Amino acid sequence: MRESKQLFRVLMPMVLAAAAAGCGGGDSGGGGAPAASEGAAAPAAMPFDVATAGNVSGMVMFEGTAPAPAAIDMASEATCAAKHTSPPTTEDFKVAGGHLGDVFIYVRSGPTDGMTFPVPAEAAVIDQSGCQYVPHVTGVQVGQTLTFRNSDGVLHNVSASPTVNRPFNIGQPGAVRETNRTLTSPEIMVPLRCQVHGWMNSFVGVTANPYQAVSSEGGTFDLRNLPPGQYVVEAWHSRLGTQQQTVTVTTGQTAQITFTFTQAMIASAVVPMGAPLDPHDHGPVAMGTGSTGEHVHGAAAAAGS
Ligand SMILES: [Cu+2]
Repeated sequence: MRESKQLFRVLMPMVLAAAAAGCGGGDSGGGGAPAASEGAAAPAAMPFDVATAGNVSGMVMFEGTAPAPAAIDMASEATCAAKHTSPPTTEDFKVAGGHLGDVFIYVRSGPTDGMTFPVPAEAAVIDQSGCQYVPHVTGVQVGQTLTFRNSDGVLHNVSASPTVNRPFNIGQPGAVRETNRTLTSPEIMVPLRCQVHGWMNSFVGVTANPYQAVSSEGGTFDLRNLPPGQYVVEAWHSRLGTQQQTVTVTTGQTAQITFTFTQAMIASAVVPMGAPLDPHDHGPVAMGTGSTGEHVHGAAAAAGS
């Protein structure tokens, strides 16, 4: 009796494994990559025929007058103050010549929904330099290494307050040059702040695929090598909220889109912060679940008071 039980314990997993293997192999049409299973490593290859890819290229504009940046008093941290050749200020509005930088652009939905993409081997790096986060807005893919660098040699901490991903709070003494974290779920956006220097804030967008960008100081962005088809692309700004556009990607072509934010949007902006990114929800990001909602205009505003 005891022997047969033990035999059952030994054999049963083998039977199950064989059954699973049979199922997996049966419906494969052959030629394609094996279907990704939960917990499996990310594939090494793109999940579509890259010869069919097209691109999206765009510009983010700002109409009106942006609020003047607020001065940051770094007298309490001489090392940081000394790094700035001009007086440091808040970084909410990166406006130059009517172009808006630091806007996070990403594919909100489209043919890439449900596809599993290779995770970039290189880390995304956020430097703590001059007691500011560089860059101010960062994108990472799920599973990609996010490196927090401390170029200042003074004590910082990185306090992340996502609602989908696991929150974390990393103390980073001056001697600790780099600390790595990985975010495991798509999320728009994850706010970061430093509790040692209350003015330091930053935002991280986490997406399931590589189709994301942060607009340059000139307002430009590129999303490259997308499968053809129709997409909803969203633009997120830390004070101006979000906008969406529908764009059709055609093989070998670069579709052009422009997002325009205005001064008037500041007063009524709903800024998704820590809201779950559901690729099948084409509605406004912050609605529906009640799990998140509006963000009150960034940590810099709070820190400034
Ligand atoms: Cu700090």
